[in-house]
Amino acid sequence: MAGEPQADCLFCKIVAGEVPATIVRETDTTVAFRDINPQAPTHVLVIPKVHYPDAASLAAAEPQVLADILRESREVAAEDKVEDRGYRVVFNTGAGAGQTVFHAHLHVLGGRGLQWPPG
Ligand code: IU
Repeated sequence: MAGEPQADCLFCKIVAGEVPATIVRETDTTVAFRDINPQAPTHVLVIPKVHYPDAASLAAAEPQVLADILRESREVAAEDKVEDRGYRVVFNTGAGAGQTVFHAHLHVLGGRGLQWPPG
């Protein structure tokens, strides 16, 4: 069923507490944890507890959870004190855009200067 945990999904396992992660925030609908391979001093992933393969399918099915994720990204940036310098939020959507884990996740990147356009 749409949104149900997937047995082979790493991020569903993090949500379930079956795989360890450095969790920085949790709400009824989201979990935020530090990326295992950080690309900036602050690199946190904010994910929905429900399983959707990418942000587009989450937006279509449960847009309020997408709003929860964005609200949480702001809290992460505030707690890591990266707001003043600026930070970036990114949903890689599809393999061609660099998505490698197919459970929707928002990257929150900050703590250093960020170039535009990204590679
Ligand atoms: P992407 O947008 O799908 O490429 O991002 C996946 C991210 O998940 C990537 O930055 C990985 O470093 C990160 N990650 C993680 O934090 N923990 C893991 O066990 C695995 C990937 I696998």
